[in-house]
Amino acid sequence: MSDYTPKPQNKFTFGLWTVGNRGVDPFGSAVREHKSPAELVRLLGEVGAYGVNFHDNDLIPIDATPSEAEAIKREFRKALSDTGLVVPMATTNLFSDPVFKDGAFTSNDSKVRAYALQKTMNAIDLGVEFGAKTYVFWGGREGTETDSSKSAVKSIERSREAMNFLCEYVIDKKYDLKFALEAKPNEPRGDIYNPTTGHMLAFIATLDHPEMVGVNPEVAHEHMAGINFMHGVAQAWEAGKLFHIDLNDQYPGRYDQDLRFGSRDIKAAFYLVKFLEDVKYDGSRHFDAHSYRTEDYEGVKDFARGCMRTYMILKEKAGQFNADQEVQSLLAEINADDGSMNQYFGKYDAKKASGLKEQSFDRVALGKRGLRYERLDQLTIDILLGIRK
Ligand code: DIG
Ligand code: MN
Ligand code: MN
Repeated sequence: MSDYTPKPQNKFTFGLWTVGNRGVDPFGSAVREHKSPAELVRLLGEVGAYGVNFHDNDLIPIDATPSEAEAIKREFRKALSDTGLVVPMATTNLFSDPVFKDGAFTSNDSKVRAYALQKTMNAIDLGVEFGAKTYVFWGGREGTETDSSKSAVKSIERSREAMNFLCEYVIDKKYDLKFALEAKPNEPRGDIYNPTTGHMLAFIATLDHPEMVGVNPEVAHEHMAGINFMHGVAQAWEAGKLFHIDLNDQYPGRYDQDLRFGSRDIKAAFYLVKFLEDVKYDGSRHFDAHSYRTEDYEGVKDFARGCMRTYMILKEKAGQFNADQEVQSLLAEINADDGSMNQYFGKYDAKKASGLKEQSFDRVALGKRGLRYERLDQLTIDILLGIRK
């Protein structure tokens, strides 16, 4: 029997807002009592997590007095020390308070935009104070219900100005901190700017300090946009921009469900885990998810354990796939190459172009070739269903 006990080297992390989610939804109030940040850290320590992340106001309520804030930080710091958990990532809540009802950095109100910058600088200080090295930006309210309200171009310009300002703040403070931008196509706004990881990659390229900024793709958010999550993650990785990742699951065409990792689309979760492990991704495996509303805190622990357990089972399945003789021989057959076309690939030159133009191809024969993908995919299913040893 394999050992699926989470270990620090797995780098499994959860946000305070995930295991601290009290089950409020648009049609019902809280079903679970409030737990303090320190209590949530101890819960995560009990289930075997490596780290905990927070929005500023997950830790320090927006209306806390300085002495209340110090007391909360003291308890939180003690819980971290008692459990050994670390804080790899922090972020700002720029979406809950009514002040942000029309966005933060893209609000039409310049005082709100200025307040959002101030709040974010303070939240960055707080994250750095607890050791965060990655800072996530999720622009949950940066969007519209009616596009009569603001210019999409001006909103991009305002987003860029805020990112450039905050990158300069981090440079000025000499913080060892990178930014990770998280996309989502909609909810809570009718439409959210920079809706997918691909849009974020394009946006990052326009910044003054693009080297400081990467992405934090989330499974549910890309699935909401109907996108193959692993493909987006691979593109971010290939661009050197996979700075963080939010793992969960999602039924297509639904609101953001933030389900337990691997609980809905196990095949997509398998390809994601296989990708992360194949490329030896060394960042946090962050579960931005929450338990069903039906659960008490024992159920919340089941949820957290399930996220980590499924990840480790799929990691084992990925190893099995990579070691499977028939799978590997099929892949070798599919990718067999006599090398005769290599002369035409790579950097262009006129000799290659003229040689390629003279090359004759048996298009019909090429089109007739069977690729054995059905067998390959069935082997994948057999491995996932555990009937292939
Ligand atoms: C939602 O998916 C967002 C917020 O929970 C948070 O700002 C970010 C951090 O992972 N994900
Ligand atoms: Mn989400
Ligand atoms: Mn997220």
